[in-house]
Amino acid sequence: MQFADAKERVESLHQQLFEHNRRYHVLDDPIITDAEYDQLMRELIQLETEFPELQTADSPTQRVGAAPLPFFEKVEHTSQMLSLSNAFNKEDLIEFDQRIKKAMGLDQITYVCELKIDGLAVSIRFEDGVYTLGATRGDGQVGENITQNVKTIRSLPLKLADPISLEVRGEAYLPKKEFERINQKRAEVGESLFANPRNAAAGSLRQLDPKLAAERALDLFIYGMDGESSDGFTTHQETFRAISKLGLKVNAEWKVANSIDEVWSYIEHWQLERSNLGYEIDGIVVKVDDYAIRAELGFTAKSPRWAIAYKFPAEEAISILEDIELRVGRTGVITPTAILKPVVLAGTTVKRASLHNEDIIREKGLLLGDHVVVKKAGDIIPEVVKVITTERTGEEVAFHMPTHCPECQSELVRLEGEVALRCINPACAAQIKEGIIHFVSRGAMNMERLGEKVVIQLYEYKLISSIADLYYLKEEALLSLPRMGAKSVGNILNSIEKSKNNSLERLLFGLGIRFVGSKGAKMIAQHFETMDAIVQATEEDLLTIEEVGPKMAGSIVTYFEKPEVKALLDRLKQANVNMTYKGSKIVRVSESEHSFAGKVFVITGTLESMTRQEAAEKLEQLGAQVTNSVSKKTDFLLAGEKAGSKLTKAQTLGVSILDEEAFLAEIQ
Ligand code: 0OX
Repeated sequence: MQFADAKERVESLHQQLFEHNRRYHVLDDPIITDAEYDQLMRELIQLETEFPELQTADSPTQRVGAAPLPFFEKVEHTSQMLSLSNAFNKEDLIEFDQRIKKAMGLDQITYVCELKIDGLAVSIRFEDGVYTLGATRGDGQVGENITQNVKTIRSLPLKLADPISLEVRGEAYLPKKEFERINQKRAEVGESLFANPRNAAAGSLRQLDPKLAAERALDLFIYGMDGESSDGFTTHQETFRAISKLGLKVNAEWKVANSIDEVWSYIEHWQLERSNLGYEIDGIVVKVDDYAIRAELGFTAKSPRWAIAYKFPAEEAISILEDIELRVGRTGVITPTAILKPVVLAGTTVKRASLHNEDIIREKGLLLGDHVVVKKAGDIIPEVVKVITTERTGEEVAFHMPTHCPECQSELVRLEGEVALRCINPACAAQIKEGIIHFVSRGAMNMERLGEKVVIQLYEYKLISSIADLYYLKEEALLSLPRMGAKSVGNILNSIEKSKNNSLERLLFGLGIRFVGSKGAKMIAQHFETMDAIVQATEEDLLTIEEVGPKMAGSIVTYFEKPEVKALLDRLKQANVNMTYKGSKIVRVSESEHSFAGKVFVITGTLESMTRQEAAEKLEQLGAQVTNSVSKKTDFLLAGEKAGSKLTKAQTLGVSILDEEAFLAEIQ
C-alpha cells in the first residue's frame, strides 16, 4: 500500500475505533461484535508496523504500550482540585440550602444531584482534542502524573469529538465485578486480597508499569470541568451535556432538584438502590446548577460553598476483637482472621473479618480485647475499620504473629517484596489439606460430592495424604469412617471417578502451582495439549503464551523439576486421570464456524442434561462468552427450569431466550 492510502486508511480506522469504543464503553450500546472490533484493531496495528510514522500518541493502539516508570512525576493542577464539605443528615442539607438562599437573596435554588462514586479523583487534560495528561489530586495543588495508567481506561477517549483544549475532573473506580474477579484471581495464586474496590483502584492507578494497571479494568466517570474550561457555560447541566457530547463518560443518574425535599427523595432512592449498582457509591453530591450563583458564593479554603456531599451512614457496627485466628493457605501464606463478638451488620451476623496480613494489624494498632468498628466493604466483605481507643481498659493484650507455623511448627519466612508470612515446609499438613481442597474444588477437578469437611476427615483418618490418594480410595475404608453411609460413599466415589475425564486445564489448575490461576492453566493446556508437553516446556516456550509472564513461567518449570511431582503425575496417570486437553483448539472466535461464536450468554435455572458449569464450558469451546448478569449486551439467555429474575430481565430487554432443548439442538 502507498503511504498516502495508508494514511487515509489509518485516519478512517482511528475514527471507526473511536466511535466503537465510545459505543461500547461509554454508551454501553455496541453495534459491532468484539471480533469485528479486534479485526479493525489488527488492521491498524499492521499498518502502523508497516508505516511507523503513522503511529500517533492518540492512536487506539497506544493504550497499554508505555514502558514502566521509575517514579511518578509531580504535576501542578491548572486550578486547585477541590474537596467537598460533608452533610450527614437532612438538617445539614437544609442548612446548606438556607445559607445559599440567604447569601443570594433568593427563595429557590436549582441543584444538580449526582452519585458520589467511591473511587479516586483524577484530573484529565486534552490539548487540541488529544488526551495529554492524567493526574491524581495529591494535595489539591500538586498531584502525580499518572497519564499512562489513566490511558488504559477504555472509556476514556484518547481523542475528543472536537479538537478543543480543556481539563476535566472525574472519579476513577473499579467496578464491583472487576474487584471480585481480581480478588478471586489473587486468591487462586495465593496473593493477599484487596479489602475493597477503592483500595484496589488506588493500587492500580499507582502501578508504575502501565501493563499491570491495564490488567485491572478501571473505569471513569467525568463530573465536571476545571474552572477555566467551563467558561462559556452558564449551568452545570449544560456542562454535563457538553462533556457527554465530547465523548466522555458521565454518570447517567444525575438529576435536577428544585428543593431540598427533592434532593432528599433522590438520596432516599439511592440509599435503597445502591447495592444494585455495578460500582460503589458512598453518598450523593449536591451542586448548585447556576454558574453565576456559584461565582458569587465562592470557596472556603478547601471546598466550594456551592456544593456538598451527603455521606451515607456507614453500615458500621461496634464489636470486640476476641481473638485472631491464623489460617495456613495452600501456598503456605499465613492469613490472620479477626474473631469478633457477633454483631448484626446490614442484615447479617458478622463473626469474622479477614485482616489480610500482619501489616494491617499493626497499621490499625489492634489489640486483643479492643472495641473495634466493623463495616462491610463493598457491602459484602466484613472489614475491621479501626480501634475505638477511648474504650480501652488496659486489659487488652498485644497480638504477635508467630515465628513458627501454627500447624507444622516449622519456621515462617517473609519472602522478599511480600507482606505475607509464609510456611515453606512442603510437608505442612495445613498446606496439604488446603491443596487437596483446592484440587477437588469446583474451579479445579470439580468433585461435587467431596466438600471441604470430607477432605479434612479423609486426611485426618489418614486415608489420603496427597491428591493422588483420592484415586486409590477403597469403598470399605470409606465405609469405616464415622457418619459415612453407603449412599455418601457411592456419591464420593462417583465424583472422583467422573473427574478422571476432565480436560487437562482442570488438572493443571488443580495442582496448585504458584501463580497459575484458572485462566493461565486454560491457556497453557490449550497451547501444549498434553501434560507431558507441559512438563517438558522451557521458560521460553511458556513465555510465548500471552497470559504467561516470567513469574508464572519460572514457577511452572521449578514445579515440574521436583522428583515428588514426577511421582505424583505417575500415580495420577496410573489411575487413568486424563492428561490431555479436550476443549476447543486455538481458533480465533471470528474464524470459528459456530453460530454461537462471539455471542454473549447468560445461563440461569436448572438444566436437566448438564450442570450450568458444563453448559458454560461447552459454550466457551464454541467461542461464546458466558457472563453472570443480563444486560443490553447479552445475546442469549439459556434458561433452565425455575429461571427467576434473570428471565424476567431478559424478557424486558428483548434478549433472545433459549430453552434447554433448543440449546442442545444448536450444539449437536
Ligand atoms: C464523586 C464526585 C466528586 C465539585 C467541586 C469539588 C468536587 N466522587 O462522584 N466530586 C464532585 O464534584 C466536585 N462530584 C462528584 N460526583
